[in-house]
Amino acid sequence: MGRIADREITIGVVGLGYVGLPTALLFFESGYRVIGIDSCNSVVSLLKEGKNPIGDSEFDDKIPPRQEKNWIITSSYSDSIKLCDVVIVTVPTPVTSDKDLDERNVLGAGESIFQNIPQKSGKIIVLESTVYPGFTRKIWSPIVLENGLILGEDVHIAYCPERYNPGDKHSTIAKTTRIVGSMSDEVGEFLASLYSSISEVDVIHVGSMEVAESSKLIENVQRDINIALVNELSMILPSLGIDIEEVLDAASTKWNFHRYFPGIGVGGHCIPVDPYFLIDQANEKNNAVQLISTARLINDQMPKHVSDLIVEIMRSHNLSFSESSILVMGWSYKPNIGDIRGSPSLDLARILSDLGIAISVLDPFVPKKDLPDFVKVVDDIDQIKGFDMIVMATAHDFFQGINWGDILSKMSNNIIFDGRRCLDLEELRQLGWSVYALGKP
Ligand code: SAJ
Repeated sequence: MGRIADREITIGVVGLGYVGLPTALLFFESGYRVIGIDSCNSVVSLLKEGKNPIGDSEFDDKIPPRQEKNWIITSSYSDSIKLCDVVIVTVPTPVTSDKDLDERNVLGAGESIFQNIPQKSGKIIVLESTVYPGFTRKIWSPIVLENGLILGEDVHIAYCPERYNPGDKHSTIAKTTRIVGSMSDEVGEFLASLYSSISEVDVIHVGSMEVAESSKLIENVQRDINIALVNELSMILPSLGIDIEEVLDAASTKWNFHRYFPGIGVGGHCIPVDPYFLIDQANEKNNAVQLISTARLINDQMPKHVSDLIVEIMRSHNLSFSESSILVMGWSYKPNIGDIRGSPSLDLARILSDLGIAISVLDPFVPKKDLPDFVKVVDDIDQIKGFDMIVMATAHDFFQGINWGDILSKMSNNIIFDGRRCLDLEELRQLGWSVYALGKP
């Protein structure tokens, strides 16, 4: 532990993306020698020039202007791994088209790392990417063996899930409690101390890698299930003549009620993806997976459900699809960021467009190049005119301050559908809008 206090540890970080780069910078700023390794030449060259290769502008002025003793950027594993005491791996673990975990990045990083580890070196290799229980051991142990290394002697492996939210200014890496899973208490406690040295909050050794891998997964599975519950309630309660938002307001007065929000769907690269890692593993062991799978089905069908509601509204206003136009407000998968991965706005827009309805999109966070060809782009609030309906798809704070009265004056019809329950529906109604909302009778 003295080496940690004296910052005598060299940290390698493999994968300098939304999680890896902030992690590397945190260790560097804390006084460690950091070697950043990335296989993408453009990432390496930008960082070598002191430029930020990721889209989060928060790091624009945090990149060291040039390489120095404690800040080395490279794409070469052979030149770097031997210099590191601990190597943290933060490569993407996407899901394949048939919802399996794509192992290639972790496999490739492991092969490049372990072939450059000398015997008796005692280096520690930590995986942070989101995986399924047993993955780290299953994928990396054979590679360690193939390289003539003894796991637990020549090299140690461990798992420390990333809980950091890229772009989140509040729960930053340093402010997010971490857990560590390892194959020995000694390594687990060492890593807990190491991560503690860059954290403002606890870092807990929770036992095996499998416990830590499972914890990360169920954290997101639980979120998906909770969102599915409110989405299902958003279909049930209106049929009983009850507005879900009034019920959630009431239920939230109970101390242990955790509020979630109904929406047009669940996007991103975590919540809609991680449950499939667990479902896959459970199915392999012939476990019946009901709740987790059903929650995924409910959330995945929300864009279709919302499009059915919109079609019903258009019919009630005698609007013909081929002569109608809808403005979708919000394209990114969650508020106040420009990340469109898995965004349900795309699914909803495509269903409506396939019915012959003209779809336009306004999202101040999403560049035009990230929008599909079948939609028209509205660059600014001032350009909103001639639409029959507005659909609120992402609850950007930006939309809270707009002048809905002014917008109404430029609409062809006065219909608005709040798909994220983020608008003041009574204010809109008083302005003259025909107001509809998910979960509202
Ligand atoms: N969503 C709802 N209703 C809700 C909450 C979210 O429909 O009540 C939708 C969002 O609109 C979005 C999707 O679900 O489309 C995912 O939203 P999210 O807030 O869960 O954001 P993510 O996908 O960025 O999840 C990440 C996760 N963080 C990590 O894995 C490190 C998750 O564990 C966090 O809880 C979440 O951020 C967060 O709280 O910001």
